[in-house]
Amino acid sequence: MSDATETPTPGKKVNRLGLDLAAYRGSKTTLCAGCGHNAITERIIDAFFEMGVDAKRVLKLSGIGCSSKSPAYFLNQSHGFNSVHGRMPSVATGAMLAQRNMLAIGVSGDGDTGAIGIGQFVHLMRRNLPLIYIIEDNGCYGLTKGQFSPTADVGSKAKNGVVNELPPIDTCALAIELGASFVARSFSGDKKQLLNVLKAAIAHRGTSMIDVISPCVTFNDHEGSTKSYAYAKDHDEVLGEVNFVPYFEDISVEYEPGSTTAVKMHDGSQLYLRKIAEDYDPTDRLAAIRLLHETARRGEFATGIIYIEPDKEDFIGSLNLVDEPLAFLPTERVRPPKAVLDHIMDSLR
Ligand SMILES: Cc1ncc(C[n+]2csc(CCOP(=O)(O)OP(=O)(O)O)c2C)c(N)n1
Ligand code: SF4
Ligand SMILES: [Mg+2]
Repeated sequence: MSDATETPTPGKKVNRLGLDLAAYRGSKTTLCAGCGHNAITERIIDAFFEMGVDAKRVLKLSGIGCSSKSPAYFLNQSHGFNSVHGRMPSVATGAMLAQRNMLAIGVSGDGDTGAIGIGQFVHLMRRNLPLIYIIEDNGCYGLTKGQFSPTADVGSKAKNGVVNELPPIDTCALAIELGASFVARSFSGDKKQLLNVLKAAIAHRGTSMIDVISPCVTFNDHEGSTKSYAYAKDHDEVLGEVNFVPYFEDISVEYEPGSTTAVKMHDGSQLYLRKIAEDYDPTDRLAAIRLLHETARRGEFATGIIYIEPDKEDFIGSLNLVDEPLAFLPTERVRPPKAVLDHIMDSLR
């Protein structure tokens, strides 16, 4: 944690904690200028600021990659752990079990998640751990000079002309299939949508899996790439406007019930998802998977909140833990007394 000042600059907009945006910033980015990951960092800063989150209650986690460097560039006052390649989910699980009152945000890459970390990702999704899990998806391994990753589309061309022939993993479809309770896809270039998706994810209790198409300007932004800015702009099938009203704001949103799905979040916030795709219901798991398959077949990608199950029990709730964080329990309360251990040993003889 840094000692960043909490005194707001006079004249600057402040949030409900009386803090200005500067209190949510991180170190200066070392990523390439124009990298989609930088735009995502900016939206994360905006979302935590607008939600008035106490940064000291936040835990930032990541694996390895350009994307995984991002937590250094936001929320300087939060706790952080940059883990091993593809192993962020198990670190997040341990941390959240030890300190259940934290708000955890993990940043991963399409390689970190879809290749070396796929096993950990799969089990994270089926557990519904309270964690905002962001995949900064550029279809390549940016940090190691642009090799295809498992989210690269069939037919996508590398800079050297090599064409990818392996089918991609759709991380959203996989997450829904495995039980994630909040699944979204967005584009780093769509400021408004990404901001509202992130705010809703902050309000959600459970795993919020957000795959953000995030072009790598250095290795995967050329003609023929299906993860370039130009391709993403042309093939983004926006599911409808995402409107999020936090519980602490008393705004009455005018909406037509037939064309908008209203979802009440765990903390009392309201999410309004305007339908553009006819009859699309983001609480219908089968419909969500069908939508992903259909858009992929057309070479498009659907963005917005694709699936949401706000009341699903999270991992910590399902374990029936005591209310106090395990990290603060004294030894007498976590270790069985010697007599109990002796009794167990005797029963095994
Ligand atoms: C155990 C291990 N294997 C391989 C590497 C090399 N490596 C570092 S980052 C990376 C891929 C990163 O790709 P991605 O997660 O998509 O992040 P990006 O850089 O594209 O944001 C690889 C293979 C490593 N650091 N550790
Ligand atoms: S190499 Fe690509 S992913 Fe990495 S910082 Fe540069 S533009 Fe971003
Ligand atoms: Mg990548």
